[in-house]
Amino acid sequence: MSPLRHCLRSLHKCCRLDWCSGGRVSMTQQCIHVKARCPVYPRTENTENPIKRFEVPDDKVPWKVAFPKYDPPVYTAPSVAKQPVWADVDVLNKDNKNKTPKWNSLDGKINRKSHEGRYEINSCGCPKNPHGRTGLKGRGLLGRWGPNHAADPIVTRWKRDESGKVVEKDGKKVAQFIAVQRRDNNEWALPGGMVDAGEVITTTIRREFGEEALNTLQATPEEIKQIEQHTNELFAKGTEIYRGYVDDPRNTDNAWMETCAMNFHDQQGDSVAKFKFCAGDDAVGVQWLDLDGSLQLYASHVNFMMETAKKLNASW
Ligand code: RP5
Repeated sequence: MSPLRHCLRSLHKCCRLDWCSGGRVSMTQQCIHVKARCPVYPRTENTENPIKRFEVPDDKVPWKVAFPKYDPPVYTAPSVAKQPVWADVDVLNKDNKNKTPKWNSLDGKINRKSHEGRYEINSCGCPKNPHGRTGLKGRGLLGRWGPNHAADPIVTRWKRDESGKVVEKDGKKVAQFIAVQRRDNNEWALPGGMVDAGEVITTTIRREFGEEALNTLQATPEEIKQIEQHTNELFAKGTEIYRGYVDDPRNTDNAWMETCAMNFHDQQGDSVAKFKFCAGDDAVGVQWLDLDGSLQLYASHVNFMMETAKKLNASW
């Protein structure tokens, strides 16, 4: 094994420990992205033109490591290129020279600041992924160049048996969280979503949880009132679990996902623990899942769950 590879392996190991032992994880501590280098770009797999990423070996992910052969394709999904309200102009198009977004700042209502500090702009005038090469240029399915901000609610309760007693494993209480099955790829995930321009994170969290896990888009006004009564208390106080880059398969060299994940714990099991959940909007399934080291979740959500288990002193 080359010394660099060995070093990256050790870094990876030490990052896993950091996820277990620390609070907020800094950019340098975080593991190198893996899902952001998936060989075929999401939602192009079964099309006539699958978009294949340029292969980036682990040791070539950091920009500072020379990779002269690096020649990734450019891809921006047609839905993004059409420029709906949630997408930016094509900064690579010379006609848009005067419309360059205000990088690294609040650009009108659009937050172009990264949770991880200043990002660089490359010689073509595009933001550079702070976590390194992904094998693809352009924006892919992401609307914004640079950071695309999301928020993730981690709603938890203690697992109980039929008698109501909290279940334990290896001497620790078992916690459960609400997971949704994503419509785009069937993977289980946190019921998160994109932060709308000008929106505060807590509003996104409540909205997305309602739409994806409680199907509020289909609810009657009376049902919505009831849901709000129950969720107001729960969402009044949350604990921040993570804020930063997400290893999302949609990321590119010039556009990436970032999130703020917050935990809302129903300690007594008498509030959200008793809700009737129903998948809606971008979700096709919803269920309580045990917090457990064998979980497989979308993007880097499993890391957030590991941190949540630690914060709750729950079994993992
Ligand atoms: C992930 O994508 C975030 O952590 C969040 O869960 C999700 C937001 O994107 P959509 O679910 O709106 O596609 O990176």
